[in-house]
Amino acid sequence: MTEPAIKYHLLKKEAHTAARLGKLQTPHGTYPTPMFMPVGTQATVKTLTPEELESMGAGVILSNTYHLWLRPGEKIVEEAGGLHHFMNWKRGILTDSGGFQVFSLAKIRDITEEGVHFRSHLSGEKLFLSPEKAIQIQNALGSDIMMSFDECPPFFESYDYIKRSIERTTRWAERGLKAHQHPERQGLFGIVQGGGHLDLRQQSARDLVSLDFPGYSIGGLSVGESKAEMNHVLENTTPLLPENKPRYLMGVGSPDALIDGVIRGVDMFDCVLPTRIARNGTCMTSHGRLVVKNATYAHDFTPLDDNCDCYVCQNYTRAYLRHLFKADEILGLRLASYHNLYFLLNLMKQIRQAIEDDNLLDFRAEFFENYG
Ligand code: PRF
Ligand code: ZN
Repeated sequence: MTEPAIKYHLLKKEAHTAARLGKLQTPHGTYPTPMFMPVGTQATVKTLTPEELESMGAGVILSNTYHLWLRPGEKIVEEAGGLHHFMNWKRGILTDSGGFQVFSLAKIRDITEEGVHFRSHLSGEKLFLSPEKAIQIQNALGSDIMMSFDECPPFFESYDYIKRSIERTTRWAERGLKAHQHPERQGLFGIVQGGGHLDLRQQSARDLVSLDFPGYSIGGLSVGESKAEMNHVLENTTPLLPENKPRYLMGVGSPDALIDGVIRGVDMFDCVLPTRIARNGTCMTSHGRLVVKNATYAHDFTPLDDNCDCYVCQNYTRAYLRHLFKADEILGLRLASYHNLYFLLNLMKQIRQAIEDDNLLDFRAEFFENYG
């Protein structure tokens, strides 16, 4: 038996919640959990350099099989020596499988047992993605953590549809495991689905756990359901996942959802939210969201967030950022993206400290009081 590529070490359980403190060991470094992973869909975290991401303490970033398969093509990335070399990122990379992107971006699609037929959202050409193909592309990209090819059905889809869907997603996960060429170099996660049906979530978790993945993702959430519904699914899913494996909640990254996810036993998160809202001038602060373009900030020579010690808050004012956005200057996008990612990475650091101190619920109450 060779060593697995991904290892999770559980360090501590918080006294009053299901939150866990841990370490995620990858072929490109070991990082503390719970963690937030910045999104770099096109092999770039939009507007930021790898050096800037390192300076704010990012550990693992996320990229996408679907996008890199279409452009530039996984062969070019492989020729570069893998995604780490191609984009000059020395820390961890997790790649999503393309399942979710096919469902959200591609125009016409046809789901069969074999895989999904669809048209490229870029060229319109006919394409086919299967569990094996998704693994083959991720093997070529050389990410540290790969995702199984899954179907993400709508949260409120019928019981019968979702039951058939999760059973197929489990068969796809098993096919992916068989197709995986480098289990000693790359860890493959299974993805729990099941919409809003708790017993299907439980069936999906149980069946995937029996296949023994090095980690488990929770998909199909933050797709239009309420926060209460998401939390309800989470607290009924994480208890079925093995304690000694990481749990990753896919596509979730608002500050409140991060805290509520950690409280329910989630270790990893990713979301485009911080970088996406940054590019339209919305900044996350300890007092809530701040739309820096607003006229209110024209004469405001204070930092974005008086509680933030990031490079941006140490060196620039709200009035200057507002000016950059009004003048359509690229630096505005960069500074807002830097601050927002720093804010979430710092929030995760505070959450880890609160787990260490067994006062996560107090931290939550205090955070929500200020964040509003
Ligand atoms: N499946 C995959 N990627 C995802 C999701 C999913 O369900 C989600 C849902 N929030 C985001 N990204 N493969
Ligand atoms: Zn800041």
